Amino acid sequence: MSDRLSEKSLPSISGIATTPAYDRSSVCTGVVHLGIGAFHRAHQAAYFDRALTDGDLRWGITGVSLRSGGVRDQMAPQDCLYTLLVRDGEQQDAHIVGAVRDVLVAPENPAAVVEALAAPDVHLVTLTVTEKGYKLDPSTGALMTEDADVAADLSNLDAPRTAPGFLVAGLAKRRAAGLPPFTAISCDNLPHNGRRLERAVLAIARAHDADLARWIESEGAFPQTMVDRIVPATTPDDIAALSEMLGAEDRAMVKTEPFTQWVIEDRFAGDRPDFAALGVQLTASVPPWEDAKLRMLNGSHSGIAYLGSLATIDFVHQFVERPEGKHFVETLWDEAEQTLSPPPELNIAAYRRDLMQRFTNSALQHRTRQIAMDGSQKLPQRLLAPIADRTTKGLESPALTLAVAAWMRWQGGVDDAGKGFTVDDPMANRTAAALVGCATAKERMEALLALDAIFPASLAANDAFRNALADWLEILEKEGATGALRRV
Ligand code: CS2
Repeated sequence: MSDRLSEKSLPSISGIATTPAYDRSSVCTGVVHLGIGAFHRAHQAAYFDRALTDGDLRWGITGVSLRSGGVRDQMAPQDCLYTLLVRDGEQQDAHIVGAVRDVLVAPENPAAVVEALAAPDVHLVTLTVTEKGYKLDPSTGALMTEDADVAADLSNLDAPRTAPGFLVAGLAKRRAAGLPPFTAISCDNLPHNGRRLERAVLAIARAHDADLARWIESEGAFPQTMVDRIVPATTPDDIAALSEMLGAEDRAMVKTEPFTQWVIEDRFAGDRPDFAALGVQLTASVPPWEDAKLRMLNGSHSGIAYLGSLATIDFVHQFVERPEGKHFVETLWDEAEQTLSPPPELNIAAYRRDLMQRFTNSALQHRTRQIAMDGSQKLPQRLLAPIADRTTKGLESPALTLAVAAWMRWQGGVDDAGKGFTVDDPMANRTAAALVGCATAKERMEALLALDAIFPASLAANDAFRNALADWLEILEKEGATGALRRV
């Protein structure tokens, strides 16, 4: 059994992996990150690590877990070091990231998180709290005031419970101390993520102090972003193989692909690193980038997730290796592409080619079931928005609609091999309740379509869409996902 990765083990592994080229003890904490999961460690933290490597030592990170102590328990014994393992086919490249300085666990000590957010050196707060962490209605984007944690934060912020609640408490403390606000950068795959975060923050701030809300609105900044990097969940086998390679065990490692992209709206409340020098694209308008990514990459991902998982295809690369799987993805892209107004720098044909290449990366072992999580929060921006756009133009959307039907079938909790599974989704109880007593595919489709937190009323009322959805659900139930894919 090897020792844990730590500052002490760095000299012995420096020939095998690249190690921090800066003096970690001189690094300041300029970033607080909420939701320190694998995606943050493989994406934003890698950019801040680059800033440190380039000599700007202001951008160390305090990571915050909003739910459990799991990541802290992985990272604290390793001096918060972890390996970024970039895999592409047979190639792999290991880099030890030193940017994270500390990990806090919000439920254990909410005051420490507020303290961190109010520190004078902190200028940026980044978030990857997943779609559901914003506590916004997925269909309308309104704050879910009936949610118990939101209700708690609306009445008292002594011990915040939600990500927006923490931001408000941190901003209030900064204002009281005469400090400027931080720039809050949402890095989740939500449409208009910055505006949505701002809306949630202002709603909570207004419930406490109208002046604070006005100050946040005028002095704060919530830029929109588009983030992209495929980061499959780490497995025990990945950890074992890396331990073997490094001669030190790293329980906080993340594995990812070579590709990485971060587009940020050029709107900041104060200091930030030289983002452009780090490879970040700064732009006045993020939505065209965001729509392209959400509808092409994420939309096809969700289709692959439900159809693949139903057909018991474990990994994304296996799905696109099948001719009918690849054809489905290409057809979905044809449909989604027609709804986009891509920025001039984005060549969609090249983007599609690269995307297919990324999906075929077998070294990633990206599980279809991982992507199937939280579908209720993902469907509106990935699949329903392009379908709605096409519907208003009188266009049909067979592949996009099949993906929605596959999500509906997934809510039944049984795959095409007859094996039961737990639907991992904050709305799983509601979808299960909606399906009780439904006897036919059409009834099941109608029951789920009536969930207005997911389906916009105008789309749900469209007969052509309803009929196509009912037909696909019936085919999925009778012929399975593989049968349905052959009909696209
Ligand atoms: C995926 C994303 O799990 C999912 O929902 O679609 O995590 C996807 O891998 C990333 O957005 C890629 O940038």
